[in-house]
Amino acid sequence: MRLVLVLGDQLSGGLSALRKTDKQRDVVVMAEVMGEATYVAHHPKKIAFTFAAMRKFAKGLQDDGWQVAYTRLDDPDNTGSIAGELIRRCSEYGAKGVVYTEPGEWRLINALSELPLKTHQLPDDRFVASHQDFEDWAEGRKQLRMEYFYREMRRKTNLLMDGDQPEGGKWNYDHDNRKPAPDQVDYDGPLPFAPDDVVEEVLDLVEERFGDNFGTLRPFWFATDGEQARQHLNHWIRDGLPKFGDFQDAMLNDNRFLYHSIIGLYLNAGLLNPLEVCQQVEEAYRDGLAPLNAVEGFIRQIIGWREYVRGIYFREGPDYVDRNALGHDRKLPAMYWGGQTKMNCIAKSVAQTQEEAYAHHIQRLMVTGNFALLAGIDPAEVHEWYLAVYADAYEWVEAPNVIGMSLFADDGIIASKPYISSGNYIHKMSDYCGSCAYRVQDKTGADACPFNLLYWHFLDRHRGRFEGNPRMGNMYRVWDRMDEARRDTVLSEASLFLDKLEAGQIV
Ligand code: FAD
Ligand code: DLZ
Ligand code: SF4
Repeated sequence: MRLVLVLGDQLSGGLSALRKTDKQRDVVVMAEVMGEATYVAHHPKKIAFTFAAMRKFAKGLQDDGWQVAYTRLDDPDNTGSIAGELIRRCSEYGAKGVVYTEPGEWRLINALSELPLKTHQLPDDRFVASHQDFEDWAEGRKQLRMEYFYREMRRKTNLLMDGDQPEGGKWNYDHDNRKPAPDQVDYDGPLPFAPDDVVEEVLDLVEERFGDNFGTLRPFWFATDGEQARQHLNHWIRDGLPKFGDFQDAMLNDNRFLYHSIIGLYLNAGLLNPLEVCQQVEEAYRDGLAPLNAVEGFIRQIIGWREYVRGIYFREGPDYVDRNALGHDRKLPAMYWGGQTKMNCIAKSVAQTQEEAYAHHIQRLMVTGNFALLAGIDPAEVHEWYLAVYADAYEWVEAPNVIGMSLFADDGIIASKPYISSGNYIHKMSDYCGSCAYRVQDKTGADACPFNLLYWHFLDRHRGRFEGNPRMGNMYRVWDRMDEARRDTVLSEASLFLDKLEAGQIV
């Protein structure tokens, strides 16, 4: 007999390790361990979600006839790591070896490959593109642009295809998306699930062990099994999907979810299958229930961005998370951990992160990410923060988004230019600025929006790196046309702001 390892983000009935083993003979190993619960200080909601979903998945396997050796966190024999649990279970069952599906993080891939046991790693085929597919596509290309990869994935999956042409004649309908924040949101957000006995027991455990981590545990409302996750998905497809595209980039003080799907955590843990989700969303379009701009935009996020960032993570290797192409080294300010700030956009994005373990893409990219990049925060610290605070964060998907897309620390593998903006963009897409202590209209002066100052400071200090970038020439021309005294004021006020930030003052 062999052991079959199932990790906390591998909760899929069709997992390759389960398909390739035998429930009459082999034993599934699942383990809640401190090693996984503490490699970063995860948000308590994320830990509770993982443990509750693991317990329910294990029960489902047992009901299906599997023998499951499940270790709870408070089990006195718990060795504290996945490797330790495999070694312990191997001698307990006299197993010949361990079969597992490739983990989503180099740290764990390396730990398993060093086990003093006979191991067999299988590919994780819950994705549309295999590692080989990505390599084949990337081979010989100077630039790995997501848009071209996405077209390949459309062809491969046949999603939104009309023969060999894209549905409606265009591959990408983003032109119709990205409207500013609406006055009213007619979707009531993700379907909440009241905790059952399994979840309550986990919540008590997490409260006791991880209550001091950043993040609010209760109210806990996440789905914790495949059936609930599908109910949530159906609810969103019916009521949220139709306007998903229109308001994808909008942000509001009083609405944390807008029309977003909030399925990242369910997809990444394995409770939902990405291809099936996209097929269901396409069906809604074919049935006339949602417009093409929403459906194409959503499918692009899943078979485009999600698959693409995974390809980059595995292609670039374990040192990707250490990259720091712009040499940024400032410490992550306390405001990212809930410390006081006068910047309303940051305060709101962090507060909802703290309460929900969720912020949507534009909050992550254009508020907390944009600020970290402009202020020159150390990418390793930013990476650790994002990995800890979001319920959907696993390194294969988080690191390319943070190190690559958001911070340009990979020197432009993912982004052809840095995603930076002054306060104007946030003002256009949200209602944050109206209730901020700073004035978005002010470019200099005591009340000037810090994004306005830091934007130019960033461009000025990285001139050597970006001046020649054809997509950024315009920004430098605008800067150069400003009169010199004004440029000096901007730079000195920006430096003053950064000094205050460094000194831990409230900014
Ligand atoms: P929606 O906005 O409804 O989008 C639907 C789905 O598309 C998402 O659930 C996700 O699976 C996929 N998707 C969308 N954009 C991306 C993207 N850029 N990369 C990969 N998948 C994408 N996503 C994670 O799953 N885990 C992370 O740890 C993570 N960290 C991020 C950090 C930064 C700095 C940025 C800019 C983005 C990050 N993303 C991450 C991508 C994206 O922000 C989240 O997937 C999304 O906000 C999750 O919310 P949602 O489920 O409501 O997604
Ligand atoms: C995120 C997480 C947490 C908090 N705890 C566990 C755990 O106790 N046991 C487990 O098998 N998995 C856990 N996970 C998910 C893993 O961290 C994840 O499998 C790896 O990071 C690889 O993606
Ligand atoms: Fe953010 Fe500047 Fe707007 Fe304040 S004024 S909310 S700091 S963009």
